[in-house]
Formats: sequence, C-alpha cells, structure tokens
Amino acid sequence: MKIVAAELRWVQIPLVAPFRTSFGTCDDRDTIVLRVVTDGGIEGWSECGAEIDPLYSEEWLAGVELVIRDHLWPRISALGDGLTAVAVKPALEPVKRHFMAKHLLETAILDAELKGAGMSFGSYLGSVKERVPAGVSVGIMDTLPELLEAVAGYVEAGYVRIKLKIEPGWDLEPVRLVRQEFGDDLLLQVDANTAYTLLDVQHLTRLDEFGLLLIEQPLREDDLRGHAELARVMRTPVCLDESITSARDAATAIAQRACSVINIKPARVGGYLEARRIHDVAAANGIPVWCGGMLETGIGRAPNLALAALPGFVLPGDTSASSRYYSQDLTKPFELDADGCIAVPTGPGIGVDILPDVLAAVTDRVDSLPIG
Ligand code: NPG
Repeated sequence: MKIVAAELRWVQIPLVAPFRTSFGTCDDRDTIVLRVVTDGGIEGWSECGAEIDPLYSEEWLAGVELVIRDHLWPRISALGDGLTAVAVKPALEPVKRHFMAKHLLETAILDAELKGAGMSFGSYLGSVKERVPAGVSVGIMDTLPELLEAVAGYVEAGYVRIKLKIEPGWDLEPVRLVRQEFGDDLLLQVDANTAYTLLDVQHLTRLDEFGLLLIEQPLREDDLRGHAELARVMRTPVCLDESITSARDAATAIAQRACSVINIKPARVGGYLEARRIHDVAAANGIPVWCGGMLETGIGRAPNLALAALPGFVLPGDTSASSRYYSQDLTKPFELDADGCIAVPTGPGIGVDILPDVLAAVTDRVDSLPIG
C-alpha cells in the first residue's frame, strides 16, 4: 500500500454544553482529522485525541501537527510501498512518545488497509460483541442542582453508568447527592484527572462509603507508587488512565498493584494495536478494562466502539451517543438503543461514512502532507 495524498484538517465543532474537568473547560471540540488516500484510491480517516492546550497530557494540537510534519511523516513516507498499519509503530519508534500524533497516523493507515481488505475494525481487533453498553462522563458543574439535573437527563436517556468528574472541593458532596438521589443500583464512578496528592488519602477514602465502581487517576500520571499506596488503603478500586501509555506501563502498574482497573484510550497509547496489547496484558492478569473517550466525533468513536467490544472490556465505557457532545456529528450519529447500548460498526475499516458537507462547514484549515 502506498499513500498518494494526505491532509491534516483542523476542525472546530461546538459542544452541546461546556465540558469541565479538573484541568479546564472546553466549549468546542478542536481537533485534527487526518485523511489519507492510497494508490488504490481508498481513503483512510482518523481523529486526533489532543486538545488545543497540553493540559490532559503533554501533547497539544499544534505540536501534533509539527511532530507529524517534521519527524513522523518522513518516516512513514520512507516505508514506500511497504506501508502497512503494523509497520507504522516500529517505523516511528525512534521518536519518543508523541502517542496521540502516532495514533492519528496509524489509525488512518489501518482504516485504509482494512477498507482495502473489506474487513471491519471489530473483526480485525477481535470484537466479540455486536453492541456495547454506554456510560457517560459528567463534567464539573457550577452548582449541585445543575449536576443533579444533568445526571437525571443521562439516566433518563438510558446511560447504564455515570462517571462524575471530581476535583478538590467538588468530590464528596456531589457523589453523596447523586448516590442519594439515584439510589445504590446506579453504576457510578469518579474521575479526578490527577487532581489529588498523597496528602489527600484520608479524604479520598471517605469516597469508599458510596459504593463506587472505581476512582480514576486520582494522582499524578507519574506517581505509580502513590497509586499503589492509595490502592492499599482504599476499598474503591483504583483505575489508571493518564499513567498508562503502553502495554509495558500496564504490566508495570499491575505488578506494582497501582491499579485494579485500566481505562484504555487508543489515542493516549499510540493507536489500536497498542490498545489491544494493553487489553491482552490486563486480561492475562485478570484486570478489567473499559474504553475511555476524548470527546471524539463519529470518526474517532466508531473504532473505539469496535475496541470496546473485545472480551476484556467488561465495564461500560465513555462511549456515549453522538448527541452527548454534538448536535451535528461528522458521521451518521451513534444512538443509544433501548438497553443503553450502542451498535458496533460492521462495515469495512472504521465502518462509518464522513458527511462531507458537515466536515467542510467545521473545517478551519487543511494542510497537505508532502508525498514522495
Ligand atoms: O465521553 O469522550 C468522552 C469524554 C470522556 O471524560 C472524558 N474524557 O479525562 O477521560 C477524560 C476526559 C477527557 C476529555 C480527556 C477530553 C481528554 C480530553
């Protein structure tokens, strides 16, 4: 397979409501969509997980564009006719980290390759389910009544699991109220996005009384020792997100007992092939995993759903319906069925068609990558 055209498309799409985490608030989803075209005339698509600012991780969109243009794309081009999705990671290995940039490249190439073979992401990755249960991530709100109203809306819509974003000053009270209002049967978890330190251990253990499924990434991404210490004293299972960027990280964290659950986001770990390796390492250790999200449009959501259908994904993911984020998605919208599940796409590659007019309307700029 050879690439004959490639373009990075900067898009900005309004969110239906602002989304606030412990590291910031976004009103729009800014991202880069990559389109590649093969010598066989097949298009491959992918969506970047990075944001405008390097607050969730060290990557940011302008940096992604730079590292692709100056360091990653020349290595892909050098593969010539020998380009396959499996060849991407080894070719890019000399460039340290930059997982979201690598994910963008590998995913578009995998999409094109699978479309050429008439195979879906699900079949390729080893999906075992036709539909996956959908959870929803609820941002930090200005007031508790606003939070309760938002959660009520999602429960009513049929989401099977609620994740509350927390930070110091917005933790025990919101969790207590949501538990009280929606009862003990609601599957409930929290996500701190690294907002706490080991000094907060006593405070965090007070979350134990609320029967949470898990607490996600309470401490800094590089603090595995701290997570292990916390996991020893907390009854609530500790889940890692930001700390895990590879199967090796997963194996280390599990060996150190720093987590008993892992959130797998393909964008954070360099793509679907590494995501599947993490799944395999976790499964071999009896560690449950679930699929996280980065507010993806349908372009990124479709392959995430395929990943979430692998057998080790035993907890509902942040694989919500399109309407959770966008009034107009870039693909046909993903919708919840009566059981709170979303169907895994079955068509070749990512299995969804991009709506060209919608994409054009939200595109700020298109930059071509050099060919040959
Ligand atoms: O449903 O796609 C979604 C969002 C889920 O909370 C979510 N994502 O920390 O996991 C996270 C958070 C996030 C959003 C992280 C955007 C980075 C960017």
